[in-house]
Amino acid sequence: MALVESRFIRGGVPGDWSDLPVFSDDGETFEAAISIEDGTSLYGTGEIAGPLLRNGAVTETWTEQPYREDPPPDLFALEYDDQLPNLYQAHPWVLAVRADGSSFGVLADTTYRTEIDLRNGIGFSAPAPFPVIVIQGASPQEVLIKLSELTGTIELPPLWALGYQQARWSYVPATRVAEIADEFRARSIPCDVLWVDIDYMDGFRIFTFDETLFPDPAGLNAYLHDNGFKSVWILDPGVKAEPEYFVYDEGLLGDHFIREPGGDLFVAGSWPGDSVWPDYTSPETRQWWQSYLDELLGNGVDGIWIDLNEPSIVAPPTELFPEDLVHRGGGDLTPGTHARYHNVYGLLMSQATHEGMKIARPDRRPFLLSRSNYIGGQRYAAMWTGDNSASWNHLYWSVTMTLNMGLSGQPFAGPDIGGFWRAPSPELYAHWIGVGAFFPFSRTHTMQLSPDQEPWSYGPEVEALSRLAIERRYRLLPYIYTLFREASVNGLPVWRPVFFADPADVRLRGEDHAFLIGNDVLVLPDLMQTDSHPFEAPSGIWREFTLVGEDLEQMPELPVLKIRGGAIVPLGRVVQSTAQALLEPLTLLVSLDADGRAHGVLYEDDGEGYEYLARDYLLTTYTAERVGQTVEVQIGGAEGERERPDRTVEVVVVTDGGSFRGAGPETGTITVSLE
Ligand code: NBV
Repeated sequence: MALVESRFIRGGVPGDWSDLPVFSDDGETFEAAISIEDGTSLYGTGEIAGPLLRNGAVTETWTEQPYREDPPPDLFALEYDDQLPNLYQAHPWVLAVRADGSSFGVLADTTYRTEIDLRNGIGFSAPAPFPVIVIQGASPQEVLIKLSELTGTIELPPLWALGYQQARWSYVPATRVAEIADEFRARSIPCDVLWVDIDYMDGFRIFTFDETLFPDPAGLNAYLHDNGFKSVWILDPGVKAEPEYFVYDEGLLGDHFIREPGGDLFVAGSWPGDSVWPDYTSPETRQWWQSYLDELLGNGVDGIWIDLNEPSIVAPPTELFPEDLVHRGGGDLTPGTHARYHNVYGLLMSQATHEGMKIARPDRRPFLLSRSNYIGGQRYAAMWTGDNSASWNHLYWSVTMTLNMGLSGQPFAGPDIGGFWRAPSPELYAHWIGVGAFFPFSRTHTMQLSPDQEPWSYGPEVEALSRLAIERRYRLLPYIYTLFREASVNGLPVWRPVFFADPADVRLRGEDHAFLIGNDVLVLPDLMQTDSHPFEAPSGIWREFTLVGEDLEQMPELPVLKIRGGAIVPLGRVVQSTAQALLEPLTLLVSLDADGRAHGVLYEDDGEGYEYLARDYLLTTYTAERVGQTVEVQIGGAEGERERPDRTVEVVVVTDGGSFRGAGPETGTITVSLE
């Protein structure tokens, strides 16, 4: 294969290219090898359980519902662990950080099944020739920004999608969904979103509602909206192969389903029984799929959740999509086999659904969650780490996987808090919600038939702790939203590994219990049942702070939080959902650097529509400076044309000797006495 097909993108590092790939093949397997210098740390590779640091790992891009060969004789065969080489998403991408903190990233530009071998440098091998894209940068951050120039960024999500969310398979019937909503409000546990899993459908036929269990979906959604909730409803790609079912009939008429090489429809078992699958490689099929979204969303459905789109067969789960199935393509996609299109089935379904949501509701930012996706798919959907388990290992992996998704271009990620398979102990749930309230995507979810897994299901102590954990998220939401806005502009992750604080500090490379939210908040969670983890802390000033009350936040299940010296972090108030005004008041948490200065940024807009694209937003930089025994805080600059609310700002200056408070109108100088 010719090297010229590959691309090399030079960042801020001078000097020679030292990381050129060497290509080889035996006519069947095509390989690209990139050697690495000693002391180079490897990350990325998408959605894989295991430690953050990927050196030594051999993984594979092949989107798949996990299935263990040696299962106990039950559903738990679908549990995953760190021994599996592949999961639901595919990211043929490795981020390398050299000993000196400079960085490069390597993308194998192929959708085929690709082995990523990190035992001796970086090796990719695939069954078809592929170009490689190498991105050089002065830092890992620069490499990720350049990756997003190639593969895109997330779109700014609606603010509500950043609130806490509650799911289970399934809240059923509809009255149960309303009951859960009532419980959250009665117990004053903040929550923005309730999720509706597959049992709302009539016999699992997509785009239908069960007349007995969900007789009035619009009424249910109206009730949720009246109580400050949004709802997200699930869709599967499998269409019941049943004459007179409108989706099947219309899909046949338009020839929208995947076919076998001989021309027969490919039929296999999904939830509704024998099913067929839309061929999203075809633009006509994507359009046809979109034609059903209008009516679904017309019921007041706020967000969509797409599942099983690896694509996976449900019955039996061991059956796989044959790799010689035919995809018709169209537009800029040529016809091809399933071997070629398998890894992007989830991405194309995400694209079709995301774009369809925009067509149906041009004034609202879509929120879409997809189980399967491919690198670049962050443009269309957020992700969750699939069917994890209620175990301490999975609690740890939920952190490392979210971090590595961020290092693979997908910042909007999170696990099923508490675990999907099995039931967490009260202690495990408490630790998981403690850290889980900070995930970019923060949702509790669990399997069918498992015991209740709501924040109040583990007794009054865990309920109180869960409330505090979730309240902490809501206080931090203005900062988190500002980071999502940044991710939508430059592709930087929301959760960042600790080594981002100083990529040249090799001590930090393996730290994967602690993590950063943005650059300014360091989170130190307790992810272990018995041992304690020796954190590697970044150098510089990091001061502990609390969000809802110093005396309340001392429990080990709630991570210790630290703010970087030099940072101003914008905070909101505790609300029950983002339907309430978050920034009344706005609080600025200030931590001065060694020179007595700090600055920080707040992004705010309408939270829902697209007016921000017409400059209806405010991006305010605040500065703080020590003047004698006081700290003076003021607006240092602003961008955007949204009218600034006439508001009072509270300032909390965190120092080594305690916190000091002040308040004043936002447009003046707010002076906080340190005496
Ligand atoms: O729709 C049911 C589940 C869902 O709750 C879960 O989050 C998905 O990952 N879905 C898988 C299908 C069940 C597979 C066993």
